Amino acid sequence: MQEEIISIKNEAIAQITAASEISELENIRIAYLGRNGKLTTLIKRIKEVPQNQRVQFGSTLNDAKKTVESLISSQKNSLQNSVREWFDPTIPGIKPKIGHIHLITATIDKISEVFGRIGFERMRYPEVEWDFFAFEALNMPVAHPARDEWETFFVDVPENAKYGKIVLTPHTSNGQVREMLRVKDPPIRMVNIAKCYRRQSDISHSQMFHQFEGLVVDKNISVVNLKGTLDYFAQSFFGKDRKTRLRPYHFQFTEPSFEIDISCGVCKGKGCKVCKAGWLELGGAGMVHPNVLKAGGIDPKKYSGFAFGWGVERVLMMRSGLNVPDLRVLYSPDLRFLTQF
Ligand code: FA5
Repeated sequence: MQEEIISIKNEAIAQITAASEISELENIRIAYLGRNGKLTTLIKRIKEVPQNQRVQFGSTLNDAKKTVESLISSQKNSLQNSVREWFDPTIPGIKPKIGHIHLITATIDKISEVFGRIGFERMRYPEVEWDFFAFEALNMPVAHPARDEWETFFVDVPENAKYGKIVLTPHTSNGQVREMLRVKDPPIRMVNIAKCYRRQSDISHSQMFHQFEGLVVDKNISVVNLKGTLDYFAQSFFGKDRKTRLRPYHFQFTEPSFEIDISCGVCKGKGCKVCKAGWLELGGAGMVHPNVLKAGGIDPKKYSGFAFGWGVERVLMMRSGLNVPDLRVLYSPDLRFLTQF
C-alpha cells in the first residue's frame, strides 16, 4: 500500500511539472486531491492495512497530499509570473537610467567648438612631459625661481641629457613649443586642452585639473588680435553682453603678459558680491616671448604670436553660475551631485 501511495504521488508530480497552463493544474488538483481524487479516496482503503501499519499509512498519505498541494501552488505562481512577464502588455515598461556627459567633458567640447569656429585646431599634448617643454623651452631655465609657482610633480626616473627630468605637466603651455616644432612654418592656430597636475589642494585648487591653451603665431600678430580673440571667446562662451580687459602681469614665456578679466554677468560690470568691482578674473595671456619662438624654431624677427591659458573648471563655474563651495566636488563620483545636471 505504501508503494502505491508513492507511485500515485510521483505520477502527480510528473503531471504538475509538465503542466503549461493554469487550467491544467486545476484538473490535476481535482484528479488527485478532489473529493473522488486518487489520493483522497485511498483513505477508504485503510481497512485493508494491517493494524500495526495504519499510523505509518496515514502519515505517508498525508505527506503525499501536502507535497502535491504545495507543488501545484508553486507551479501556479511561476506560470502566473511568466504570463505577466511576457504577455501582459498593460504593465508599464522599465525606464532605463540615462546618464549624461560629465560637466567637464561638456565644457571641453564647448570650448573646442567655440575656437573651432575661428579656425583653431584642437590639439592634445603629453600630460607626462619633459621638463624641457614644460619649463626650459618656455624661458624658464633649470633653477629659475619662476618655476616655483607651478608646484610641480616630478617623476622619479633618470634624467634625459637634452630634455631633463620627467614631470606631470603643470600647465598646457607645454604644448606651445611642441606645436611650433610640429607645424614648422606658421600660421599656427591651436587650442590645446589637457589635464594638468600641481601639488595644490584646497577649495579652489585640485591636484589634477584641466587647462585650455590658445596659441596663434603668424606675421604681424599683435595685442589687438589677442584682445579680439578674447572678446570673441567671452561673448560666444559667456554671453553677448560680456567684455574683457587686460591687466599687466608677468609670465616668463610671454612679453608683455596680462591677466584677463571678464565683466561680471550678474551685475553687468557695476559691482556686486560675486565680483571685484564688476570684473572676474579669467586667467593669463600675453604675446609669445621671442625666446619661446626661437625654441620652437621660429624666427621672432619674421613672426609674432599670442598665447593664453585658462582653467576649464574655472570657466565652467563662471559660465554656469555654479556656486560650489569646493572645486574638488566636480570630481566627486557622488550621483546626488552629478544627477543634478
Ligand atoms: C598658467 O598656467 C599659464 N601657463 C597660463 C598662460 C598661458 C599665460 C599662456 C600666458 C600665456 P596660471 O598658473 O595662472 O597660468 O594658471 C592658469 C589657470 O589655471 C588659473 O587661472 C586657474 O583657473 C587654473 N588653475 C591653476 N592651478 C589650478 C589648480 N591647482 N586647480 C584648478 N585650477 C587651476
